[in-house]
Amino acid sequence: LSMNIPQPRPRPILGNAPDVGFETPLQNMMKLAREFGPIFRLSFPGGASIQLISSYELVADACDETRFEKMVTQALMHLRELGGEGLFTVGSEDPKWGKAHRLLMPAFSPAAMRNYHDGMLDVADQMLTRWARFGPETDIHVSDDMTRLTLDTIALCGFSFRFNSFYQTQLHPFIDSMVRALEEAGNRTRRLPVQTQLMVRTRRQFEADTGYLRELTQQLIEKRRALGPDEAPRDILSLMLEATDPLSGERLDDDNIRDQLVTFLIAGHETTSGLLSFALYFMLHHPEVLQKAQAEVDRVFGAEAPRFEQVSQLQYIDQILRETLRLWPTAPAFSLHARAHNTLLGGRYPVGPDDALLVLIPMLHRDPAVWKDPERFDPERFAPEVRDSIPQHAWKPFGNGMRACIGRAFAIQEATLVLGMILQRFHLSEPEPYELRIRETLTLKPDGLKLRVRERKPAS
Ligand code: MNH
Repeated sequence: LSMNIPQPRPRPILGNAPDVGFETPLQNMMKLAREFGPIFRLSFPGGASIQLISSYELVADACDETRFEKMVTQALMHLRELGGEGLFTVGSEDPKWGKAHRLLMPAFSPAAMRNYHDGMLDVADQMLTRWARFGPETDIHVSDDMTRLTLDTIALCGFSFRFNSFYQTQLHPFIDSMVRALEEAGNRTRRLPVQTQLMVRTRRQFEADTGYLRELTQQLIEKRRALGPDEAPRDILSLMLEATDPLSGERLDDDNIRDQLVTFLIAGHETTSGLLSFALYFMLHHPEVLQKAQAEVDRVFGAEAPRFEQVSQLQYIDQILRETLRLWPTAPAFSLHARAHNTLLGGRYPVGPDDALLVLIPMLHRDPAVWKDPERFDPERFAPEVRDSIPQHAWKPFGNGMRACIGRAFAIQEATLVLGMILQRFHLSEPEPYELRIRETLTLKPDGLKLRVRERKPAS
């Protein structure tokens, strides 16, 4: 690898681990990117190193799938303790990826979203009914409720399972286990294996947590198998159990279905929850945006329960979501590597298959070469008349190419519907001035954001 890639001075043994830290690794890497530029290197205990790229020029080049592809990094290997050999964590050359990708694509096509509308409506309605009962003087903890909502939605639409999170004061134990296990998987990339070996209690907790996630999903599968053919609901789980891969004619085996379930439960809710939370944050802090969105909702939904066809008519809300994902893409990084040795990145940096390239999406989304006044929240950037002038690969919140997010349509459908329903039914305000603090697990969330709601009469 070329010698002229800058690197913050590594410490003995620890390398750059202290620069990345444990609490806010992404925000620390953003700071480093501002200091060290569009490509810089970090090295970690045990000798692994990564190149962080964050300019439009370099990222667009690395998104060329003929020369680069997704890399299953050490970090993703640690995630396998949770997601096993699910879609997210296997390499593209692994037949398990192609098979599951082909088999599951139909469940995530824009047309398939119609099947999830009733489930999405059901869960959103539970949340809003609860909010209405709270009345205007109760603080709503935004991220907690968005997490309840998105977890319940993917489980209900995907597997006809009800977590019933809105009927509990505590978040479901699945969430505790998931958050702890995700955190530990992340921390492991910044430790030497021997350090982890010595942390007996942490290791036991991790095993208990990952074991519980597998057990819960295994039960879901077994319960479903016990149902008769006419009792079983039509959902993503039934597709996984019955469908065959069009290419090989094979089905998914039970272990793999379990891995996909865990993967969808994790990938399918944390990110969308963060997106909804940040979108509410931005609307609370941009009253003119909130007002325009509310006017659109009144025009499209009126006073009725939303129908599936109406959701895609919320154009301005879609712009808000895109702009929210520009400033705070809730899955903030993805990894690539060159397919061949001596591939020139950006025409200057020779890289090979062993060199991990980490795309820092929030920095890409702030590249002044593409975005005017990048720190400003402005949904007009994505207005239909101007959207086409945004260059390809300048906006990558859902990753790249064939390994891009399979759940994109699902996430946007859900987030649009829910924001629409919130605005239809409530005036929003903040109980106290809030300054954005971002909490990092593997994903990003506005930490401690609170909301108050007062019922309004929607336009009829
Ligand atoms: Mn999602 C891959 C972001 C919602 C399931 N997702 C990705 C990637 C990004 C991403 C980025 C690429 C990761 C990589 O290259 O390593 N995902 C998001 C965001 C949201 C989101 C920002 C919401 C907002 N994702 C969802 C939902 C689901 C889902 C909802 C499921 C219902 N995502 C996946 C899966 C993959 C993925 C599965 C892996 C796809 C593959 O590699 O084939």
